[in-house]
Amino acid sequence: TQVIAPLSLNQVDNSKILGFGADLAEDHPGFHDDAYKLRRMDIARLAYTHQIGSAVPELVYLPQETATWGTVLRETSQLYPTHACKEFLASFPMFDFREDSVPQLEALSSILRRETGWQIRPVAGLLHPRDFLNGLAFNTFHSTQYVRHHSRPMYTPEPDVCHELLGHVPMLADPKYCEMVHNIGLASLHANEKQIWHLTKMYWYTVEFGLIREQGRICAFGAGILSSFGELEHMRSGQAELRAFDPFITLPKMDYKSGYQKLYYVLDSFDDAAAKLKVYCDKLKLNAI
Ligand code: H2B
Ligand code: FE
Repeated sequence: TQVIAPLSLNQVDNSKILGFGADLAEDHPGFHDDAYKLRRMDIARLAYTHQIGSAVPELVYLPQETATWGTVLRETSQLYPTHACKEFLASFPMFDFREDSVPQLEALSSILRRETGWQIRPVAGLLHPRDFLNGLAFNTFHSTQYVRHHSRPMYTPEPDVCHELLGHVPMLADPKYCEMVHNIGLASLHANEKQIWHLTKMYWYTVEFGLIREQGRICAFGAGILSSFGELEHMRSGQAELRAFDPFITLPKMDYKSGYQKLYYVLDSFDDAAAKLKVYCDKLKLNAI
């Protein structure tokens, strides 16, 4: 099949949603909660009707949703000083996160535009990988706006606003990190289906679950770690295998289901990773891989 790369963000389709938005899996904590499902549909509408170039519409969160956000923020932020990478720690205070209110995407997007030129575009759920990766090429991060189910504040089977805001947004205020992520996005514009799959795994083992070395210790920059109290503890427990990251190696299959990661990839620096990804992207463009 011929792949037609988008020439503008307008061509990145934010309506191809996988998972919950399409068919909510039986084991989702919100599966038997009709009110939750209706609320999710309401919030989804905000994303579907959002126009590129206009502000992300404000969402008034319910007290129960705010409480869930507050719990996640309180728990995870205890471990940031010791477990998060220095870039995350430098950016985190810019956003002024508070337990008593869920931040609005538009306010955060304005900060990112100022710091790195990135922006946030709302999306109703887990986006199709090609569209999600294409967005990165346009310095655009597609973010969900709904809150995970209140019955399990420390768990979500899919991205939710707590994961996006605590895990992804602070990192996107760092220019070197952004350059690395941008290169993954640029590569996706030229990628065939097999390469999209490889880029998806690359994204998974860096942006979602990546670690970086800092003066002899490992620190978290992956959003899946930064937004999970348990995973933050696990990554330093010595129970997981650590390997050096290289875009040309075959990466193992992603494991969504069986709890914490058994394997993490470690970067030496974002500079180094961005340079390696640039080489990968250039080769991919020339059809040399
Ligand atoms: N969609 C959304 N909304 N958030 C993500 O973090 C995300 C996604 N990650 N779609 C993508 C897929 C990732 O798992 C890779 C690129 O497929
Ligand atoms: Fe994520």
